[in-house]
Amino acid sequence: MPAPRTVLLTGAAGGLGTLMRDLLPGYGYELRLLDLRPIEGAPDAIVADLGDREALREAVRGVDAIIHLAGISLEAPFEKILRANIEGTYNLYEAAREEGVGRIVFASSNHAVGFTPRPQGDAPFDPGALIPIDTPRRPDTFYGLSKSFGEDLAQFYWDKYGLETVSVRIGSCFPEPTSVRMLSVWMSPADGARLFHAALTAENVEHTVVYGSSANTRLWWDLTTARSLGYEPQDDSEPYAEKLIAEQGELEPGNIAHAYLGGHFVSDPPLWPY
Ligand code: NAI
Ligand code: 15L
Repeated sequence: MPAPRTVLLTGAAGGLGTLMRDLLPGYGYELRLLDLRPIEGAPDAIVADLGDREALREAVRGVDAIIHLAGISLEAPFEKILRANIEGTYNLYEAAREEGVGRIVFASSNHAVGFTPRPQGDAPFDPGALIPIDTPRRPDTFYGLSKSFGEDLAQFYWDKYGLETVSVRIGSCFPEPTSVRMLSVWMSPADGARLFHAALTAENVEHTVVYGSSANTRLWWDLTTARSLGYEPQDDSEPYAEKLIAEQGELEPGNIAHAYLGGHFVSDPPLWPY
């Protein structure tokens, strides 16, 4: 596969999309932007809903690959998740198949496995205690269910149509970690760009599922599949640990919102902040 150059970035107006709009051109990509919302300073961005199949076909035409970030990014009523994340992702895959796009990088989430108990004890955890990528999926929300669906959809489009995907179970990608949980699941924006670049350029990924985080001292999961793409994380949340723990305290095993990978998403309703 020739290295992709033109990449459609869906969800380009969002938090992660905004970070990636800044960082990915540094890797030589030409980004085509799409979002429900207009993007200030980007008059060429496509303003379209994932429900609009015709607009999606036009948006994907001629691109080498897609980074699919668009959708609802927190818990929401099932009907809304169904339209944006489940039907919307299906619509995008159909458009990609119809237009012959060879690869999608899908923004899955740790919430596809959010009800997985986190490693217990003191970090850094023994490699054998890290959550493997093939741990059974245990969504913690309708949102997490939609990411689980997206991973299955990606597998199906590879098996049936040869459309490749890297599904990235992103932890928390924000400029800085803002909670004690995030010390374990944080992905720095720079590492996010490194991982997306690796996912776009690695050979023969078929459908590969990876966790998306930095090389955190307190890491909960196994980054082997991400590293197999050529990803080499450079950042670690540890410099933020002392301040966050002083403010918020250590995670307590007896607190349900501290016991699972998904943090507060496991509560009903999810409790914020996470
Ligand atoms: P965000 O909520 O800031 O951005 C999502 C964007 O998608 C928004 O700009 C929104 O307008 C757009 N969008 C929503 N519904 C749409 C529709 N029907 N059609 C077109 N565009 C639509 O979310 P964020 O944080 O930027 O996350 C991006 C993606 O990464 C999401 O899919 C999220 O689930 C996933 N993710 C993000 C994590 C993070 O730490 N930021 C962690 C795990 C997953
Ligand atoms: C996600 O999937 C969300 O999109 C993001 O906003 C964060 O909440 C993140 O997970 C997290 O688990 O911290």
